[in-house]
Amino acid sequence: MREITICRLCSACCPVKVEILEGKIQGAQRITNFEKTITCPKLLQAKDIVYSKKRILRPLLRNSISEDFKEVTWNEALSFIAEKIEKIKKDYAQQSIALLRGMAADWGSSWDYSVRFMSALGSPNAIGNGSVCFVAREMAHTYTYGSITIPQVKDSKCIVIWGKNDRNTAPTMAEAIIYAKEKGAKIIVVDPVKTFFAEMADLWIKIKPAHDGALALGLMKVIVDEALYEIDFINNYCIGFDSLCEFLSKIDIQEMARLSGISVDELKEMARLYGKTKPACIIDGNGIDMQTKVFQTTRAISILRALTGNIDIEGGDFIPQPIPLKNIQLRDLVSSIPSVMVDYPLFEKFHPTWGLHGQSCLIDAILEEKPYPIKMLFVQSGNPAVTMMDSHKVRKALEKLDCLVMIDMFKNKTAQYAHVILPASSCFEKTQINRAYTRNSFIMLQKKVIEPVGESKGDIEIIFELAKILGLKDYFPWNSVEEALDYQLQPTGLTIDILLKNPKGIWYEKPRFRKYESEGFKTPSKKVEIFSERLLYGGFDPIPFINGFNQNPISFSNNREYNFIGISGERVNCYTHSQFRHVTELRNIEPEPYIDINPLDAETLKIKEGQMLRVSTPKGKIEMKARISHSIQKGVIKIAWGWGEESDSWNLNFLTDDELRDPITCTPSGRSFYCKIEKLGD
Ligand SMILES: Nc1nc2c(c(=O)[nH]1)N[C@H]1C(S)=C(S)[C@@H](COP(=O)(O)OP(=O)(O)OC[C@H]3O[C@@H](n4cnc5c(=O)[nH]c(N)nc54)[C@H](O)[C@@H]3O)O[C@H]1N2
Ligand SMILES: Nc1nc2c(c(=O)[nH]1)N[C@H]1C(S)=C(S)[C@@H](COP(=O)(O)OP(=O)(O)OC[C@H]3O[C@@H](n4cnc5c(=O)[nH]c(N)nc54)[C@H](O)[C@@H]3O)O[C@H]1N2
Ligand code: SF4
Ligand SMILES: [Mo]
Repeated sequence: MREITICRLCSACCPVKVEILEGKIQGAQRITNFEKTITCPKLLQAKDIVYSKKRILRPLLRNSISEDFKEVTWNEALSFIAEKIEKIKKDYAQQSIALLRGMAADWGSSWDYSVRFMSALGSPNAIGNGSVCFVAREMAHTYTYGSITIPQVKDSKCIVIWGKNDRNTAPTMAEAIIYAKEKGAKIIVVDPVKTFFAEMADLWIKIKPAHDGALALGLMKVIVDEALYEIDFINNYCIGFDSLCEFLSKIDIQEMARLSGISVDELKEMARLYGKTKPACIIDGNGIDMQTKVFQTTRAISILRALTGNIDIEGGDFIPQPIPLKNIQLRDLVSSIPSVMVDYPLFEKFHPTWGLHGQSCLIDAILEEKPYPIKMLFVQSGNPAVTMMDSHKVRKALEKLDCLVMIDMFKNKTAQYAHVILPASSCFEKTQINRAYTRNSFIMLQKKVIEPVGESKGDIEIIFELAKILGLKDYFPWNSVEEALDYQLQPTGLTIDILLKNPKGIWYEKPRFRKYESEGFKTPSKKVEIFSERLLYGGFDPIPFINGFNQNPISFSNNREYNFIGISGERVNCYTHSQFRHVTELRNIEPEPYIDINPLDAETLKIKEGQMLRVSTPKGKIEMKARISHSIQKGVIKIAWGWGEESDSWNLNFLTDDELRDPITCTPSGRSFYCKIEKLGD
């Protein structure tokens, strides 16, 4: 039997066909509309992932982290959690209980129910990891033109790939880029690394890590100086162009090129190619996230889209048409209680359903007990002991908790600090509505295609169970997940039944371009806000970098001993963050992690291929083998990402810093940091 669903083994959310025999997954394949397709190695191993011997099949419990876990019944585990919650509420307050979400279980319905649960419990502290993933970037788009844009790659004539590597992270987008390239589209890649797309690009901008803001300013300057802008769009639909021009008149193009690590000629070439080729789109990615200037850098890139009139046009950057689900998060119940994100008010209040994403603030609150102590934490679909910046600090915080409850499929590194683990079902074992499919008008259901493995339960069902044992059933009146999802779908006129009958998805609404002509933009002024009064009143630059591009965006820049820039390696297509190293077929593809180093640096330091290196920063050290590679620029090393799950000596986040942060989105410098290299043995 073949079933269609959505894969969530990573956040690309591909539609897939799953082969099922006698209720068990045999194999799976991506569904794609393109002729040249990309195979996903993770999906090919879906069977091994789902039926892995390492899956947690029953709840696990221990009274203290020095004991071993014991398998218990759901009732025992839930009763233990309920008792702990009552104790924390009595000894502290309900807001001393928090929930931290990783990326795996989806930001759609499962997140909505987790936030609702925390609201019902009386705590505002349901925290996601969007300060380092794309919520910080999404906020900057939104502050500029009301929403994040979706690049219309297939119909574009010029595609800028800025800090993104879709070949490994988003195969559907990668297929669209290849299709457009074959139809003649120009490709510009902005990346410190020579990626798959940089190899085939018309122009590769070898950016100095974390200096993308300077590049964006330089591009604006050339576009304005050479009148490559769309004056009608600017006059009718933007505010702040005159202030921008005045600011740019003081910008030194040489300085912007120097900061970006490229020549003035390269900068001009990019501005001209992007400014003159119509329509053009910009794909921005995680290379910009995790920078300490992510917000203003993304604002600057967003303004480039507006200056060139590429917004909401065919082949440009589309303003999505969200599907109007009911907001069920009940955050009004806790609006009078300050959250741990009090120091980042704009980010805290940015969106009604994205929720709170200041994960660094949560760690601070645990350690410093400000604005109040955090004593109990739920970690759902995340591995913070490995994936959050400054692992030593994060682990100290996890250790300090009175109770840590994990909701996961596997006993990851974070489990070392857990008291209870509730076994979660994989993406193929549960039905949910994905955010990737409600943020724009095409909706498809992630449908349960096999029964839950062992005694595992889907994330939404686990929340229902927790609510029940805590006496919060009134807030969760539904008899099944499907019934709850139908409630969320009410404003759309759709139901789970309709979606099940249309497994390949439904167009809720056809795409409409140039919506701004009749509707304006979803900003306070209804225009593209090149100048943002909201930012000005919040105490921030109303035009990106108008008060200077001063502070070095990379951590540990003030210590000359740390003379290389280390960057987190791009994601590889066989793993998701810290996941799947235990899957034999995937491990065969990429058996161990490497530090990529430029041949010139290797020669100077007399480093041989395969030589063991120690990399250190003021935060810690790691050890990996060297791989000499032309794809990496001089003075920079690329360190493989996600291997901390396998060994502490491979944990990249022992090197990263959580102190230097974006002042608006509390984003730490996780992408890049100054570091020192030493050779170990021969
Ligand atoms: N230095 C540095 N740090 C980074 C990054 C980087 O590039 N460099 N990347 C950052 C980014 S963008 C992200 S998104 C984060 C990722 O951070 P995490 O989300 O913590 O990363 P994962 O390793 O994917 O951990 C996901 C966990 O969820 C579990 N899981 C999988 N599916 C499900 C499910 O359906 N339900 C439940 N309950 N659990 C499930 C997996 O077993 C795994 O333990 O890391 C960030 N940290
Ligand atoms: N296979 C796989 N797919 C995934 C994931 C996974 O773990 N594995 N994770 C999912 C998640 S949560 C996310 S957030 C996405 C991320 O997807 P992408 O945005 O594609 O993320 P990366 O591959 O980490 O980084 C993109 C590029 O940024 C570059 N880069 C690094 N530093 C800089 C910089 O300072 N400036 C610029 N301009 N570029 C820089 C890197 O060299 C890399 O080529 O992928 C999702 N898909
Ligand atoms: S890229 Fe692979 S793992 Fe990620 S969603 Fe698509 S099929 Fe699944
Ligand atoms: Mo992410």
